[in-house]
Amino acid sequence: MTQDGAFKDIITERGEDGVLLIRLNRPKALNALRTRLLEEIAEALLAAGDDGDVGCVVITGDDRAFAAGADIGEMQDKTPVDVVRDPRAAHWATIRTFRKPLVAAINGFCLGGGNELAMHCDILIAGRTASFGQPEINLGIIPGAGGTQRLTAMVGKSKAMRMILSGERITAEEACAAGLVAEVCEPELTLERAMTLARVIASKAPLAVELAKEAVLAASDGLVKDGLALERKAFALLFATEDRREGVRAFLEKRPPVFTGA
Ligand code: DAK
Repeated sequence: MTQDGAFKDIITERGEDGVLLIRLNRPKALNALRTRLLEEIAEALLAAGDDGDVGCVVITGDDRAFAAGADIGEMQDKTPVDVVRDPRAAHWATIRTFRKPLVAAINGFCLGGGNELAMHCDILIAGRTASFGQPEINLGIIPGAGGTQRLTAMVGKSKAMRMILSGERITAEEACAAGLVAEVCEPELTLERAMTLARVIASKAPLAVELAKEAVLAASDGLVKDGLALERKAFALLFATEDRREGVRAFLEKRPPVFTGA
């Protein structure tokens, strides 16, 4: 395996087997997706897209968290205009349009933007103790990277509503039964299983793999296109509310929020 030392928020490792491994590397913040981290993922994927020796990419976190969402501290002073002009949108677009398969190896918390990152991946492998959720409602906002659309497409309306409206998390088993996760394994085997699967995929005919991914995504992404635009506008609008300021402040002050509807 060779390691690329150019990154700070991620660690990349490339083997001789056609698999690029991206490890999220902010363990103290439960791998919260600050802008720099997203930018580094996008950069690594752009390079992997051009690299004929990479046939599949695995994204993972650590034992405690895949990722606990966007970096809430970074969201503190954002205005709706900042959200509309947010450079993060371009990084998400790079991830969304990556043509080679992405496998997520998930242990621990997979929340908010972390769950949205997982849902941008093509196959989700989860450790038995992983948990999945969209807790944005606790901050007075909603998912902003396609979560309202992709989660609904993957688990159905009722479960998506339960998760998005209550902020409640689901277990790996429940996520697997609902179709969010492809496979559940013992936590210490999650990455190994994802890497094995990625190696199998990387050994197939590259163009067939790429076109298979495009065709499968056409079945689901086509359905969510209008909803994505609606979600983005609603997400930006919510950044103007006092409840969003209170939700973020309450998290940072480690207390429950008091919402007023303002
Ligand atoms: N951001 C920043 N720091 C975080 C974090 C986060 N999302 N989650 C955890 N941390 C930090 C904690 O503040 C704590 O830091 P210290 O106090 O040690 O300095 C450390 O990680 C460990 O967390 P806890 O002490 O809270 O650990 P616990 O085991 O007690 O609890 C938890 C784990 C995952 C249940 C809890 O940390 C938690 O509820 N975290 C927040 C989860 C959350 O609400 N996530 C959603 C964030 S909103 C956008 C697209 C998408 C998004 C935004 C924009 N655009 C396209 C514009 C996405 C938004 C979101 O994801």
